Amino acid sequence: MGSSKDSRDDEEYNLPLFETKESKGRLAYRLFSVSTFICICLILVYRARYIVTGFADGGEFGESGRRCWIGLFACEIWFTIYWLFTQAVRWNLVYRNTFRHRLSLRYEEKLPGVDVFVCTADPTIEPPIMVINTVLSVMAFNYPSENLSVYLSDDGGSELTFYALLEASHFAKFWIPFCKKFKVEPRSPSACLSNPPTAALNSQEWSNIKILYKEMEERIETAMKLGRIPEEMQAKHKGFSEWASVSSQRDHQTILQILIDSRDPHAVDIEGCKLPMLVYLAREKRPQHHHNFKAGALNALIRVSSEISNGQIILTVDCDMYSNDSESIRDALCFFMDEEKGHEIAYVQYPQMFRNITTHDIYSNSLCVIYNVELRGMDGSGGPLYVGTGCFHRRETLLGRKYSKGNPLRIDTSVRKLREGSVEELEDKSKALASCTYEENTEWGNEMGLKYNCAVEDVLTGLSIKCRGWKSVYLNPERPGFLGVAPSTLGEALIQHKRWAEGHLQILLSKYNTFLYGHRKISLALQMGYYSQDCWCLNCFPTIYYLLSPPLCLLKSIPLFPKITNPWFQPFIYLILTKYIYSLVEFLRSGGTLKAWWNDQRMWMFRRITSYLLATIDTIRKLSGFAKSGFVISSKFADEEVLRMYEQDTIEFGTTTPIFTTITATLALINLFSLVGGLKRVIVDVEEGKVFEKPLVLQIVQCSLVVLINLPVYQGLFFRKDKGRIPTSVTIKSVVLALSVCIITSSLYL
Ligand SMILES: *[C@@H]1O[C@H](CO)[C@@H](O)[C@H](O)[C@H]1NC(C)=O
Ligand SMILES: CC(=O)N[C@H]1CO[C@H](CO)[C@@H](O)[C@@H]1O
Repeated sequence: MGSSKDSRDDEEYNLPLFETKESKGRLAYRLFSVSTFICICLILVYRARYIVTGFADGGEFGESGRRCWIGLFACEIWFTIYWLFTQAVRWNLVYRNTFRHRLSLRYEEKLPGVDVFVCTADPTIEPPIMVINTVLSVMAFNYPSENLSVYLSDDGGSELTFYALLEASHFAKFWIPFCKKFKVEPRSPSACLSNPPTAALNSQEWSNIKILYKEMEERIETAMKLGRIPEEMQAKHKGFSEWASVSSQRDHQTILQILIDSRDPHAVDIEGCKLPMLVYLAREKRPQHHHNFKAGALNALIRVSSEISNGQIILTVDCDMYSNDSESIRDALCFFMDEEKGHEIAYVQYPQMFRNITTHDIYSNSLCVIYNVELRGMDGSGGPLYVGTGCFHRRETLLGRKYSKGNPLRIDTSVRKLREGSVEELEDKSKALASCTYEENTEWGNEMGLKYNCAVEDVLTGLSIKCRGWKSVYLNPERPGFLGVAPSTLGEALIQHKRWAEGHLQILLSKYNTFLYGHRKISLALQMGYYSQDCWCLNCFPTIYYLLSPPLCLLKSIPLFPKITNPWFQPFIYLILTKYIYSLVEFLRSGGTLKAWWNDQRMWMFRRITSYLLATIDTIRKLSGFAKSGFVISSKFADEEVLRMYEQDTIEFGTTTPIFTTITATLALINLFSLVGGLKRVIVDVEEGKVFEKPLVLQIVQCSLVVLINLPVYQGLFFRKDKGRIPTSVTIKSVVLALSVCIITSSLYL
């Protein structure tokens, strides 16, 4: 027995810490993709030929018909190019798998230091109780506490957040041993309370924990309601005195407090085990200095943590995103510490998953195709994007180190030495690193740390890391590693996408344009993969054209597609059918439902015609100097009525910015009116028995699909009475707009 176990262990010693598998249906997908490409080419040939010859004799619609065709042709050329980008992220999917037991067999005694950065920005939008749930979940990682440090960056500079963190530092003494004893999962206390662990149910510890948590929650909520900290609490910690000199959120000195100093022999939990380091940081803010939003906060954290714990691995998470798997650090280390391939990996990205997605995901928040297909595809060609949260980095690559084959970067497994000096000394030294002026005349925000001046600073930072020669890895385990909160109104969902799209467009228009910046540095497939998101905005105009031109031409009986009996009809129908069937299959395999897919289709249409359009307009305005860039934190908390609608999968139009609803409603109505006009003609044709000879069939099909997908919009316009309906002013505006467009086009030549 013994010897066979030993030899097995020996074997285990030499095996890799992770494996990479190719997807199974790869060949089938590639064949399908080629067939699609052939059809697309046929369609382009058909268009080009018809534009040249089809209107030669003037015909009934002469010039106006030709113009519509040219417009459509241009859109189709763009969609073809964009389609090529989307193939790059589907061509070569890979799946990753880790072997944690091999990691602990080889390295359990030599695990590296890990620093976890949690970022919060505003105590009203991001309630402190949620923030400390995230903090507690990462403090309770199954990882040696002396090697774990947790930093909270509070850009709101709020006494309330600090107070909540102080409470959390006490609660952790009970919480961490409780989690370890009963192997609780997930380790966010509030998630655990709403889904009690069966192993602990009848124990004394469980009832204690419940009471302790409830009491803590109550104290924090009371402080939130009062808007300040009760005096008897303030007296308990010297840290509060810092706020005496804080004049506002945007004007204060650096506040840095080490709440748990793991070097201190008294920093132990109730079982006498060491606690992880816990640090609060509100970097200095002055009105005359630009603070660079989250990127600025992370850079300050990188410097401050290097002075305090200097972990070799850094995990960044948003404050709403708790850890749902206490083994995640070990999973990530399986990549970094793999002897053969680990030295080229700069970061390990987890998908951004959400805990409050409803079954049919009405706002399509889960982005399941991006996370289950596209990022795996990018992983196959060099590595996924860095999406800003749920990502493990090597400290050195974040600091700007270039990859070098001759000088591989390995995790240092010698025994860690913690910094010397008293807490006060440490705090004073680190404070200077978080001052406003520290970065002046340095490479911070450029070659070092996260990049500044981009609305998706994380994506840009990830790109530049890869352009320095590194690879990244995408890990999407069956049990999600991190869970955040998704927006619960239409307005927030669209605004979030507007911000992302704007950031990607900025990259596209800057010197970081992936084709230029990544040329010869990253693979062509990866460059195209980046483009599939960088070009989001450019999809808005062709999509709007495609939503306007066919219905309006239907109104005027201008045919845009071939007749059913025409052989050229075949590529069209093949493309339409396979596109939708494929997209449905892909969605279902990514874990969605049929109805969620339908909602997803609708949301992509909404995003393209509103978020992307407005993002493009805003970017142009900024580039021409009319507006400044800003950063809007999307609020993820809504009142009860709105939450109820969210849970019932009813779209909430009420609080959405009117411009978004007006555009959506107008386009929906134009399609409705045109369909009615078009159908009248069909009835006549049916009576004459020649419906299939008419070339308008595809336009009618397209219009009907657009109308079907917009059913909730018509409901919101005309039938709903609740708070979430489309406001009357918007209804009137869009009806007038849509009617005028229809009347003008049908009475005039285009
Ligand atoms: C979080 O992890 C638990 C197991 O710890 C799992 O049962 C649950 O499904 C996960 N949550 C989500 C939303 O997937
Ligand atoms: C913060 C937030 O909005 N949480 C909600 C997420 O969704 C669930 C229901 O799916 C709600 O109960 C939460 O309040």
